Amino acid sequence: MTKKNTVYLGLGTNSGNREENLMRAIEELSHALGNCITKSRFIETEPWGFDSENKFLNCVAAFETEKSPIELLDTTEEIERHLGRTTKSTGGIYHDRTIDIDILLYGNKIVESDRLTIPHPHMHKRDFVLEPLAEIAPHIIHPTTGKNIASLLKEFYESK
Ligand code: PH2
Ligand code: MG
Ligand code: MG
Repeated sequence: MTKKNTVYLGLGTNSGNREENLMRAIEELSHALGNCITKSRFIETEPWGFDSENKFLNCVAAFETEKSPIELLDTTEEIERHLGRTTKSTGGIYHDRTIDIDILLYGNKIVESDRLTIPHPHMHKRDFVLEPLAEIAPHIIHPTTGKNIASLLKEFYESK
């Protein structure tokens, strides 16, 4: 039997019907991966790292899947394209987007390859990830820092 892993995905959108974009992404992810175990509330956030008039709607959702990390990345990229994402961030330059799906955590695995870094390298610096993640999974351990999500969020606030 293939092992099921719990994965946490960060979803964001700042163009089009944002609520519908998040709901459709979660629906398509559930079909492709397996059950959505839990999801956070949708929170409105200021664009981080670039200028735009369009605020984001962000959430974090957890799925149980048998897919490997790379298969998971192929799936999230396909769903991004299917939901109308046309631009990819390159060299840290961000754009407005209909949907962005980021792999935050994959069980307690650490992955470092050309295409993929897990845990997501910026997750502990972003309140739009930490806040919804802390809402649904405050006690899970972030495998490279060894700290739980509630402590990472607390450290984030203290560093501001
Ligand atoms: N995603 C980015 C860059 N900036 N800002 C907010 N508020 N929410 C996001 O999801 C987001 C961002 C790159 O993926
Ligand atoms: Mg992102
Ligand atoms: Mg992304």
